[in-house]
Amino acid sequence: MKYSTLLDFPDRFLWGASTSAYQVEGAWNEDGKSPSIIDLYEHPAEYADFKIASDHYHRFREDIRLFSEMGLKAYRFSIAWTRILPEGTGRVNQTGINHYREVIRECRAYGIEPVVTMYHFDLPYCLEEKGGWSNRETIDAFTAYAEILFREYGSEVTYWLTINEQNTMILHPGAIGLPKGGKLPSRKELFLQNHHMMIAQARAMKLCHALCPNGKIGPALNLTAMYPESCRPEDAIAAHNWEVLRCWNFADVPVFGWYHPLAVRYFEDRGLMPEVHPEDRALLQDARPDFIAMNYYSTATIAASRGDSSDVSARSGDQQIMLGEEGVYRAAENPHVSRTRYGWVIDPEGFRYTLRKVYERYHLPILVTENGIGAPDVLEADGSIHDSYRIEFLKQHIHAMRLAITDGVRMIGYCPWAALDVVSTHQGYQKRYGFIYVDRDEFNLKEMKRYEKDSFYWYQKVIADHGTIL
Ligand code: BGP
Repeated sequence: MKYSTLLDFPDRFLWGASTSAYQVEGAWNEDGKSPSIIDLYEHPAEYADFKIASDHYHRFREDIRLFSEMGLKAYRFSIAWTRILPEGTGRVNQTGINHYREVIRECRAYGIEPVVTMYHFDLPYCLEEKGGWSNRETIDAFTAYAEILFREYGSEVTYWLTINEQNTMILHPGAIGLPKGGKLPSRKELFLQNHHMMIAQARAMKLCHALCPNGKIGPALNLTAMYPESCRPEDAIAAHNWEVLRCWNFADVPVFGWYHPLAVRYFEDRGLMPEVHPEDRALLQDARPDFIAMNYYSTATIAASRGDSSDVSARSGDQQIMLGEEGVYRAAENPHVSRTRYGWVIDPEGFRYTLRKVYERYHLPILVTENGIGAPDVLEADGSIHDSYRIEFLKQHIHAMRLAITDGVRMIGYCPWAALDVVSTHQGYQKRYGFIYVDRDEFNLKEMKRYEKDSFYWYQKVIADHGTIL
């Protein structure tokens, strides 16, 4: 739709950037922190692991000062559960509590809104040993953890994100990391884990509203619109199948209190319905988020299933993610979009389309908690980094967001991935996302000096102009 004028970004729009604890902090076994599953999972030998990462744990003051120079209005980071509760539950590690209090206060001192993810893939390993999310007791552990966070930081944090990309953890568990021996849970078990996470999330949302008078809380899912490969009705149905199973089924539960009807039939038909306790429905219906947080990287194009094993294929450029399911959908190519060098679809119009769909479905304001392009940035001899591809990517996506706002979508903010270079899930420091370059290689840590990339200065200007000039 074309408009005679575009609406402006809202006055208090949160121009931000994101990280997650395990990808940026390092200090994996310091100050009382216990190992998380990420610390102990198998990791490709040719890439940096997460033990030292970008050393943000020790350098957060320097990093936040740079964020403030960039003009950030918000910093989205995650709290490592293992720093707060080294045994997963029970004993509180005061050093961990103090650390995040300092991070939050440092942000506030610069007028940066802290946006806190409570759980970003890094379940305490000691809980994993007791069955992890398959064990119903993990719900209580998460609830206790959430209560500590709300009591400790509730007066200083407004925006809370419950669980990062629950849909990725459940649908593509291998993408997060492989347990020793490489054995992943069955799908039946994964949907039980999903159910437990949903209840844990509902309890956390309810607690947040009870304990933090100004608190706002929401799930942080990876959401994306789907295109049918053609106007064949079968392709449209397949695209809808996967959109529901991948996206809406995960956001419907926190917002509407129960699973999407199509997903319920899918679970029942395939014997995947989780065990539901009598009190579960009431627990799920008793809580509601204040906003939807979403990570958006790309769209998917979907065709009807061929009804045989050729429906399943690895995502292009990402062997850890298998797509397609016999009788449900098949991944197809989209000739109208470009791709990153890692094969990820670049689709700013798809961002606008996804924002519209999310808002239309939930009528809740949206906080974008990830969006960005991974690339092997090059540090020049003079300390500059010319990441014009990142500027182009972000420019197009910010423009698409402004169009979505003009379409009537209510937006809270935009926190692209990443505030500074972090360890990417599978490609270490060869695939970088940050506005700030961290000078280290996979195994040579050097001095980890920070350098502003061209995108840093560009984003600084975008924020100063409130997104009007890109
Ligand atoms: C999201 C995760 C982030 C981050 C990002 C980029 O799914 O929430 O933690 O890793 O993807 O992915 P990658 O590092 O694999 O390129």
